Amino acid sequence: MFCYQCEQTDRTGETPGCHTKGTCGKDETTAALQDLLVHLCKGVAQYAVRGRALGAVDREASAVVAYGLFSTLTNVNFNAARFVKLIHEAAAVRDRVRAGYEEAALAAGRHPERLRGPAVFEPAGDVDGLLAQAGQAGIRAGVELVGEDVVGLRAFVLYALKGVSAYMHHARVVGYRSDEVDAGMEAELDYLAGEPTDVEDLLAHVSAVGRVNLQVMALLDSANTGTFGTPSPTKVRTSPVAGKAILVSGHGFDELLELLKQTEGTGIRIYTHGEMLPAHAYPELGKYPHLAGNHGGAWQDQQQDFAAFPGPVVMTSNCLIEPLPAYKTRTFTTGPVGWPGVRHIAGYDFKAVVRAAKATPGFAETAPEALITIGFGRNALLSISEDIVNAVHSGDIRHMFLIGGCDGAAPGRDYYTELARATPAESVILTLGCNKYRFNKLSHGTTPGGLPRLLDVGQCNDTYAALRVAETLSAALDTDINDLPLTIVLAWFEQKALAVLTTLIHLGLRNVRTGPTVPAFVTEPVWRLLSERFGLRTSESAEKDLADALGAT
Ligand code: FSO
Ligand code: SF4
Repeated sequence: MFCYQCEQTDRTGETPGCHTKGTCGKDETTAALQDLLVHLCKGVAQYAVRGRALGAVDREASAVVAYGLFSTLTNVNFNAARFVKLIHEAAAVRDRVRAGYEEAALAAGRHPERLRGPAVFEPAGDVDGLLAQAGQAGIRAGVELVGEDVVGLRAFVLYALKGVSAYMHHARVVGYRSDEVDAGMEAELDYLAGEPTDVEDLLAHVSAVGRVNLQVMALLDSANTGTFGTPSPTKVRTSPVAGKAILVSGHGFDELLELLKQTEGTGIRIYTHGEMLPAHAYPELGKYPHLAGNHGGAWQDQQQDFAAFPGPVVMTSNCLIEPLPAYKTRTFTTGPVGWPGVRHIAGYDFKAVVRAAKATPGFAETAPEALITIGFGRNALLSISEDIVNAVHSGDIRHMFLIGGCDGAAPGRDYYTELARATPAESVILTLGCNKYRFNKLSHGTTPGGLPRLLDVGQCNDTYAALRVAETLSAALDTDINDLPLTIVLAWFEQKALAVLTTLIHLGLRNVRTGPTVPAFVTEPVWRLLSERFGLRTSESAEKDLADALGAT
C-alpha cells in the first residue's frame, strides 16, 4: 500500500507515507481497494464529462462518485468488503455513463472517443484479483517517470476533490445538488485520468478545485440552512444530565434529525460529539429538548470520550478511529462510514440504536451546568458585521483571526490553544471545524465594545460563511480582502481542510498560515512555488505568528 493523504502519515521512512499499515488503522487490502475505487471514479468522470458536453447528464453517477470518493477519505471506511461492492457498483455506473455518452455522440453524428486508462479498466470479480490489479491505480504509479513534484500535485488535486466529495454528499442527502459542482468534480477527475505532467497546469488545477470547493460549500450552506433553519447564537451544555443517552459524532445533521425524531418521548437524551456541535444552533435540530448537550472533544479524543459515554455511539462520517472493545459493541456507523465488525445502519432506521440506549446505563448523575456559546453562522455574523466595522474604526477591534480547520493528535497542536489565548482583547477569533476544541472552552470574554471575542462559525464547510463575512467587511471598509486586519490560520489533518486550502488559494487570499505541517505530498519545490505565488506560510510559533499578524495591522 501507499497512502500519504493525511497529516498523520508515517514520515519516518525515506519516502513519507504509510507503506504497510495506516497510522489511521487502514490495512493494505482496504488501501488497495480504495485506490481501485478512486480509479473507477475517474473512469466514470471520463465519460461523464464527454456525455455532459453532448447533453447526456447522469446525475446518479455524480452521487456514486461523491459517495465513492468520500468513502476513501481519511478515517471514514475501513471495511474492505464494502469497497469490493463499491468498486463493482462504480464499474457498472461507468459502463452506463459510457453507453449514454456513446448514444449521445452517435445521435450528434460523431464517433465516440476511444478512451483509455480508468475508462476501460475492468475490475476483477474477487478480492485476490482486485489486489493483483491495484498497483496500476496507486497514487505513486509512474513516479519514476514523472517525479515526486508531479505525483504530489496530482495527489493535491485528488485529495482536495475527496474533500469536495464529502461536502457534495452531505448536501445531497438533504436533497441539494448542483450541476455546476458535479461538472467541476467530473472535469477535475477527468483531468487526473489523463495523467497530467505539467507543473504549471497542475497548479492551475489546484486552484480550479478551490473554485469547485467554494461552490460546494455554498451549496452545503444552502442545504443546511434550507433544511435545518438559520443558525443563531446558542448556549450549549457541555456537562451531562442524568438518564439514558445516545452520542452522535461525525458531520451528519440529517441522521441526527432522524434520530431525534425516533427518540422523541422515549426519555433518551441525544448528545453531540466533535463536529456535530454546530447542530445545536440550527432551529430544526435545536428545537428538540432532548438534544441535551455536547460531550467530549475533537475526533482524536474519541477513544476516551466514547469509552466514558454510557450509551451507544453513532458515527455519521469521519473521523472514525478503531473502536476499543470497551465500546465497540455499542458503536454504530451510518452512510459511507464503516469498520469491520461494527454494526452499520444502511438508512435511517435507528431502532437498534434506541434498543442499545435502553440496554446501557446512561448517565447516573446530572453534573453542574457548563455552557459554551456557538451559532455565529453566516446570518448571525452578517447581522453583526456593522458592529464589527464600527469596532474596527474605533480601534475596539485591531485584528480578526480565523483559527479553524481540523484538529489532530500530533504533538505541537497546542499551538492553536496558545495562539487563541494570546490574542489581544481588541481582537476577535472566528473558529470552525474541530480545531475549535483547542480553545472553545476557555473564557475569551468580550471586546472593549462588548462583542463576544470567540465567534464559533460552525463546521469546516462553514468557511464559506467566514469568507462571505470577510467579503462584506472588505466592501464596508473599502479595502481589498488581503488588506483587512485578518489572519487565517488553517489547521489541516484530512482532505476537507485541503479542499478549503485550495479555495483560499483560488481566492488569492494571502494572509494564510497552514499547519501544523506541510502535507507530505507537497514537495519542497512545490511548497516554494505555493509560498511565492500564493503567500502561503506554515504556522511557526504562537508568539511569532501573533507578532507577525499584529505587526501587519
Ligand atoms: Fe474535524 Fe475530521 Fe470537520 Fe475534518 S472531524 S478533522 S476538516 O473530518 O471535518 O473538522
Ligand atoms: Fe496513512 Fe493517513 Fe493514509 Fe491512513 S489516511 S493510510 S494515516 S496517510
